[in-house]
Order: sequence, then C-alpha cells, then structure tokens
Amino acid sequence: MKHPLYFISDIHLRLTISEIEKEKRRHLKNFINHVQEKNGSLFIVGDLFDFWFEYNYVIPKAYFDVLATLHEAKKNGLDIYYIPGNHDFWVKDFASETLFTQIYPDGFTLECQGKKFFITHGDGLLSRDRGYRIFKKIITSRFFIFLFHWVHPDLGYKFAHWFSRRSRHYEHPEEYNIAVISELTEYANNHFQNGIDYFITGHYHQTKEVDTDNGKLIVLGDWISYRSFGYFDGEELSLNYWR
Ligand SMILES: [Mn+2]
Repeated sequence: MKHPLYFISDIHLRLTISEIEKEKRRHLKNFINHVQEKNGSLFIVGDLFDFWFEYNYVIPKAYFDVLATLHEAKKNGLDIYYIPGNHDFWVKDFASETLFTQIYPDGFTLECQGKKFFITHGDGLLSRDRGYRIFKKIITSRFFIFLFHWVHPDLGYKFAHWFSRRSRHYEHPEEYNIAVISELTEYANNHFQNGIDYFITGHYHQTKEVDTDNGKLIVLGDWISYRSFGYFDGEELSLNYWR
C-alpha cells in the first residue's frame, strides 16, 4: 500500500449547491490533488455524500464535479479506498469500478509499515445505538434495496434530501461529546488488546486524538466544520486540519 495514508470522513456532499458547498468542494478537490502529489493513498471513511443510493442506470448530477475529480484521480493512479457510511451505504458497480479502487466493508483491518489499523465509519457502535442497529439491518438488506430501487430516482433523492435535512444535528452539548469519546475509547481499547495500533472512526462530527498506552484512537471530525484528516507518514498517525 502506497503511503503516506490520508483519512477523511463526513464530507456530506449536498444535493443543493450553495456558496458554502462550493467552497467545501474546492477544498476537497485541492486535498485530493495534494494526496496525489504526495503519491499517497486516500481513505474516505464514510458519508462522502449526504445521500447516495446507486441505481442501475442513473447517477445523481449534483455530485458530478466531485465524481469527475475522483474518477480523474483514480485514472491518474491514486488509490482511493472507500468505507460506506450511514448516508451512503448503497454503493454498487459505479462506485466500485469508476470512483474507488476498492470498497471495504465497515470495520476492517489494514496493515501498513508494521502498524495495524482498524477503520470504521463508526455508526452503531455505542450502547445507545441499539435501535439504530436494527434499523441499519433493515435498510441495508437486499429486500429493502430491491424495493427502494423501484422508487423513481427524483422521488428517492427528494425523500432522502428531506430526511437528511430533518435529521441533521451535528452539534451536540459538551457532556454528550465527552460521553461519546469515553465509550469510543473503551471500544477501541478492546481492539488495542488484540494487537491494533490505530483505531480510526468518523461519524461523530467531532475531532479527537486519544493516546493510550496500547494504541491511538482518532475521531476524524468532518468537512463541514473542521476540514480535518488523519495522516500516517509511515511511522506515526496524527490528526490534522486542511487549510
Ligand atoms: Mn455518519
């Protein structure tokens, strides 16, 4: 695997393109070019899109510029790895062939330069997520996907757009954030006991680097408030901010 490794998550590309969205995309494209110049590998750890449901014949035009950037970067030899998030589980052949080098299931292990990484989008990990885990089983089932793909794309995307706007609450009170980090640290610790050096997660829209005796936890933040990314230079993993 080519290194340095770069990790980003929760870009949440929107279906309507505001000035803020344009700015976000400009930074994202510069970042992708930067990874390419450094001859590194790019890991997108979920929720690149605010919504992605891949139909057999249709792709959403609102993402066209970023899709083109990814495709171009991949053609130029950049390895782009994708871990689906809870907004974009529904990837198919267009994602796996045209956009990304490889799609990993949520929660996979990787070894690079003698270090072991565990990489997950991070949804459904917490004890409070029990209901969500059932919901996730349903909406990622073959039956649900079969049914949903008969929904007209304009309708499917409109519904998802509405749903995602409705459920968008990325800012949480401080106590909540602290509780999340403490539970994630405990969860990561179990992996450190099993030989993992670095535990990387997205999803929580907060940035955190937790150094323990046995390994390091990185919570990746997002590209809405932070433009944060994980960076592994071949020796150490750290959390950085794209300016
Ligand atoms: Mn998420």
